Amino acid sequence: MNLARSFTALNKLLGFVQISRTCVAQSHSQPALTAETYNVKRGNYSTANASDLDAFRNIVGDNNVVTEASELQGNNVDWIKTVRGQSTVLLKPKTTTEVSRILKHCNERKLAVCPQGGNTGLVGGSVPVFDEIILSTQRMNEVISVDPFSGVMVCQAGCILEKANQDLLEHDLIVPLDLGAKGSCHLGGNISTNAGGLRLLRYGSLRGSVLGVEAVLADGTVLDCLSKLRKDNTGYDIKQLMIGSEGTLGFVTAVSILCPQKPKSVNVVFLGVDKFEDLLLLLRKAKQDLGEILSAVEFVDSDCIGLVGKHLKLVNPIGEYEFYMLIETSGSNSQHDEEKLSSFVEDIITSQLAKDGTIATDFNKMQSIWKLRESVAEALTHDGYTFKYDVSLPAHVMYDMVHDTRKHLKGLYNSVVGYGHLGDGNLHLNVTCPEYNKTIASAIEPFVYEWTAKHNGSISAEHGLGFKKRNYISYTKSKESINFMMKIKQMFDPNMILNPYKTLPGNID
Ligand code: FAD
Ligand code: 2HG
Ligand code: ZN
Repeated sequence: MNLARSFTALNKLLGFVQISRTCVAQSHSQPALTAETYNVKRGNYSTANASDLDAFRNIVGDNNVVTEASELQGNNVDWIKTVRGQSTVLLKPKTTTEVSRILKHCNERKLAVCPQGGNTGLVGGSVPVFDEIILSTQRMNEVISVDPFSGVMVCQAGCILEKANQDLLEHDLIVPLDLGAKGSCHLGGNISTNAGGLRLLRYGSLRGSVLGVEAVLADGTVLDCLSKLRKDNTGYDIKQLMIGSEGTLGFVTAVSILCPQKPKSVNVVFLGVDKFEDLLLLLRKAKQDLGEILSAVEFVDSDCIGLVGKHLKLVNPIGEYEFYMLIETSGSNSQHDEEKLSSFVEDIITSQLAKDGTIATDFNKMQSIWKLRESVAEALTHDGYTFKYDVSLPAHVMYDMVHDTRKHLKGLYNSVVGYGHLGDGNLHLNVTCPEYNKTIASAIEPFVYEWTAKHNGSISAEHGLGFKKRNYISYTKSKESINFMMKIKQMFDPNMILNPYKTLPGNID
């Protein structure tokens, strides 16, 4: 039993564990064009011409209209290098008024637009399919206000999550969202995907903490729902439609978020566990014993630990087990938190629910444990072409999906791994193969979607549908709700210029 304890320097803890990771450039070559791989038909849109470019230059200035192919390469390819678009125009507005003028022009000319934040999305939603104009929030990165009393931060949509969190620490506040892509993703992108992340267990969904959204509709109308109020029951809550709509209903330009206090005391426990059923018992016990200080419960399987070791040289601080569990507590009184945690750890080791473990209370050690968990997505990119599935499932069947996928694929893969947000019932099933091919693709899909639907799950827990999953929406949503979504789309964006080929099924043209 290697229960390394280091209850030191608690006063130095910075609240949230900050793992800066610039999103990696993957080593394998450019993916094939999305339109060809998936045989997509281009919608009936215009093509940007010289006078459109003049109009855009007039709105955002010459330097912020990018047409050079080499400069556009990164914006045309997704983070996991699985889809590639053909855009020839990238626009970088600075203000809401500029966004409004751009969209008005595009709508009148019927030019399709692909909103883009940090381009860390994992479902192909953030890159164009054909020649959609890429509208980026890159320059919209001003924090507008922070009220330390109410905890409300108002900022432009292009603020990078990690940077916003750093700015908030000055006020003893944190962003109520944390995820592995924090060094690159934008708050506007987080809201547009309704990102879940590592601390949803504690701070809830963005649907609760986002108090207001300012968005520009397809015709250039500025929809000002930038409330800073905690309570506001006047009519329909339109901002909720912007949250999670993946750039298909409007372009988010600013957000207002209720931010919690920076916790004074943070601890992390990393445990080795033999069986998935024991992870579930541990989750229940953690909720019972750690109660209000519990802030994250994550798990990875042994293959994930193998991959982060092999591809990123990260070192597992404990022995080898089938599963690993990361439990984080965040509270306001270190002595109280440590006592609770010690007693919890003593119980689970004595009862053999956990076979081994390490507790981290100093910042560097916590950081290295979090890195093991947060780097799985990156390690997978080095393991081959990655098929990603992000499902919500009843906890008791969650890992059966990984076993069944392995059996079903009969060795067609490099790796099939399972990991994710155990505390939220959210599994990340990933399959890597030497390269994309249609035989492997059709062996995996719709198998995984049928499996999810059969077990009453959701085919997208937190990443959204984007391009890759839009045609599988019916596994999770009824025909009536999909029809209603189509009507909402029609109302917000009658010319269908905003992020075509995404979220809703079929070619919307
Ligand atoms: P982008 O990728 O640029 O865009 C995502 C979608 O939002 C696209 O459809 C795009 O068109 C739209 N969009 C972007 N900006 C706007 C805007 N201003 N207005 C309208 N639409 C817009 N997700 C989770 O939920 N939980 C995680 O734990 C998690 N971890 C991740 C870890 C890594 C290493 C990576 C690479 C990704 C992870 N993700 C996770 C995926 C995730 O969706 C994002 O990282 C993040 O929310 C996307 O933000 P972004 O700024 O990169 O948006
Ligand atoms: C995470 O939780 C992200 O690390 C990425 O949501 C999940 O790579 C994935 O499948
Ligand atoms: Zn996740």
